[in-house]
Amino acid sequence: MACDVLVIGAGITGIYQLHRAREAGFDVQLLEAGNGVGGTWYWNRYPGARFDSESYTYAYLFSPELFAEWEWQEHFAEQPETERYLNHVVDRFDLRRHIRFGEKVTSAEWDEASATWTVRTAGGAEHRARFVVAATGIFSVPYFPDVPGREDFRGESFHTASWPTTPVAFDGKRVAVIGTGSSGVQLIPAIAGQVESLTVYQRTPNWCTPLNNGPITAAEQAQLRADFEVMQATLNTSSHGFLHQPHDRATFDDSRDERWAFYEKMWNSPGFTKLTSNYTDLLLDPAANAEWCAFIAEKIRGIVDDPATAEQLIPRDHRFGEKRPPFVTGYYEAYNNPNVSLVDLQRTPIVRLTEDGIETADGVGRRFDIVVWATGFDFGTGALLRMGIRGRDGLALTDHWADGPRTFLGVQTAGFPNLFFPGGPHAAAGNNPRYNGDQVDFVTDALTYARDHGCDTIGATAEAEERWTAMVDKGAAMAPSFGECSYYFGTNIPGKPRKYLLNSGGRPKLFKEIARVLDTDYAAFTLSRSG
Ligand code: NA7
Repeated sequence: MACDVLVIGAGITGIYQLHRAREAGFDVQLLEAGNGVGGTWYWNRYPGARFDSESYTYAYLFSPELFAEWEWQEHFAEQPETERYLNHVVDRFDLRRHIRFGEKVTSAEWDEASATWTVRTAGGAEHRARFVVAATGIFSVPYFPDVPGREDFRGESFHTASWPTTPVAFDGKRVAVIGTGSSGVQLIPAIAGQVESLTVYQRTPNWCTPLNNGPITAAEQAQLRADFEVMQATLNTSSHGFLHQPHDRATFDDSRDERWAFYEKMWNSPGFTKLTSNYTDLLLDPAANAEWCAFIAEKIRGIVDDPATAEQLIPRDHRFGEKRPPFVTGYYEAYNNPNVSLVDLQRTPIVRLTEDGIETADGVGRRFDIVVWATGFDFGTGALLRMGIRGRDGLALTDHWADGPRTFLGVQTAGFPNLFFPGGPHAAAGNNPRYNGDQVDFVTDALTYARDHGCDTIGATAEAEERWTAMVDKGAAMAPSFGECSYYFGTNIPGKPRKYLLNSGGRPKLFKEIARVLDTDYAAFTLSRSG
C-alpha cells in the first residue's frame, strides 16, 4: 500500500491526525496493532479504568457538533464509555475505512532517493508513504518487572495495560495485584467486592486523593452545551489543559484552621484540582507540600480501620506531585474489607512466583488463581524505540536516543525527515489530549506547508532539536526540589537513561515555539525537493 501520510496508532491522537490530514487533502492510511480503536483506551480495559481528567475536557473540541451530540454520562468516564465515544468519532467522520487493524509495525526505514518511508508490519505487509506520523503514545508498552518465576505461574495472569477484550471472571477467585500506581488503585476497589480474597503487593504507596466522580445531570449537560465556546477558549489557553482555576494564596498565608478547611475543600473537589488549584506554593515549598501530605495522611488514618495497614499506605519517600498522583474511588476503604490484605514489599520483597502463587522474603507463599500485574509502562519512548525506526544514512532511532529522547516540539527528531510523533515524549505535562491536539494541528500545518511549497522533505534541524531538548532538560520536573523518582524520568525501568520525558514548560512553551516557527517561515526545519 502506498499513501501520502501513514499514521501509526488509532488512539486519541492518531484518530485526530487521520481526520486532520484527510481534511487537508492528503491520501492517508492508519495502521493499528489492536483490533479496535482507542489506543490506551482500547488496551487498558481493566475493571475500574477511567479518566481522571473531566470527560468533556479530555474529549475532542474541534467539532462543536460532535461536542453537542455526545452526552458523557459521568464527569470522569469509565473506559467502556470512552471506547464507545472514540468509535463514534471514527464513524461520524468516516475514518474507519482508512484504518487497518491488527497491523503491528516492526520497522520503518527512510529512503533518501525517493523521499519515502517503508514501513513493515509483523504480518509481513509493506507500506510506503511520504510522511509517517507515529501516534504511538506514551502509555503503550506494558512493563513487566523481571521477577523470577513469572512464567511458572499456572493460574491466569494479566497486565492492566493489555487487558483481554473478554471479561475476566473474578468471582470467588484468590487474586493478587502487584503495583499500586494509578492503574492498580483503580482496579483494587473495583474488584474487591467480587473476589474471594485480594492481596495487594505494594512496593511504594502513593498519595491517593478522591476523584469525586458523579453522573452529569441534565442541567449540567445543558450548561456544558451552552458554555461550549467559553470552555473551549479556557481549555485552549490553559497552560496544562484543564478548566480548573489556580488559587491565589500560599499555604502559610492561612492559619492552620484555615488551611485544614481549604484542604477539606480540595479533598472534596474533582480530580486534578488538588494539583492545579491548591495553594500556589504546593510544588515549590517543601514545607507547604508536607502540610498537604500531613492532611492526606490524617485522612488515610481516618479511613483505614487497621492502624498498621493505614501506616503502610502512607508514602514516606516522595512528596505530593513528585510522582503522578492517582485519583481514586473507594481505594482506602477497600482495605476495610475483610478479604483484602496488603503486603508491604519494602519489608518483604517478592522472591519468586511459583506454579501456584507468590513467595515473599519472609518465607510466606500465598496461593492465587489470578495474578494481575499493574506494574506500569515503558513510558514516553517505549513504543517509538521498539518500531525499528531508521532515518537518514540508516541511523537507528535507538542510537540517536541512546542517552534519552532528543526532539523538536516533541514532534520530530533531527535526521529522521518526514517522521512526526505527536503525543510522544517532550510534549505534555497535564491533560494529554489538549497538548496532543496542539501537536497534531502543528503537524498538519507543517505537512501542508511542505506540500504547498513543492517540497517533499521536511525535517527539524539539529539546532532546533538541541534548543527544545535543552529547554526540556533544564526545566525538568515540575518543581525544583523534586527528585527523579518516577516514570517521568524513566526511573521505573532498569537501565533506562534518566531523562525527563515530559515538558514542564507546558503549552505556553509549545505555543511560543510554534509561533516562532510560523514567524520565521519554518526556519527550524530543512525543506527540500527530491530528484
Ligand atoms: P505506574 O504509575 O508506573 O505504577 C506501577 C506500579 O507498579 C507502581 O506501584 C510500582 O511500584 C509497581 N511496580 C513496578 N515494578 C515493581 C516490582 N518489581 N515489584 C513490585 N511492584 C512494582 O503505572 P500505572 O499503570 O499504575 O499508571 C501509569 C499511568 O497511566 C498513570 O500515571 C496515568 O497517567 C495513566 P514503585 O512505585 O515503582 O515502587
